[in-house]
Amino acid sequence: MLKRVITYGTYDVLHYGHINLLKRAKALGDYLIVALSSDEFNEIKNKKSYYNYDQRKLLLESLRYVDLVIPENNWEQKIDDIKKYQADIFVMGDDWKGKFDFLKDYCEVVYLPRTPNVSSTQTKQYLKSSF
Ligand code: C2G
Repeated sequence: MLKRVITYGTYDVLHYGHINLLKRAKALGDYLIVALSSDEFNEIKNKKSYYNYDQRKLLLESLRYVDLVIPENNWEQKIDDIKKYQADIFVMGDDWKGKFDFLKDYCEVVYLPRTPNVSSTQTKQYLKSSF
């Protein structure tokens, strides 16, 4: 039986921490859906992404671990997404540990350890300081 995994995020300035997460998420099932934060939702999250939605989507769709990219437009869509896409497992990095336990009524919830010492913010800061 096809096991579907879903995860959410901004995925700006794609780095190996993101890849580690997506790789492990995919390994939990057969099909990985990434709900990618829209530019408008990033504003709600107070995140300014360097790459816009289409650019971030293109990068994710090029990855072998990702089967489908859908837009994340708000905080409230997760339950509907899980039903609509028949997700069996919801995965997030453990910086979100506990925050999405309410989804346990609809699917398995897995928090994976974050990859240390890498972040989009850190990368942007480094690039700013090196020119
Ligand atoms: N991540 C990780 N290790 C890092 C950086 C990020 O494992 N060094 C994981 C995060 O835990 C998350 C995913 O990579 O699961 C995407 O990270 P972000 O783009 O920062 O996601 P975020 O802005 O936290 O969006 O509705 C949920 C939100 O959209 C989550």
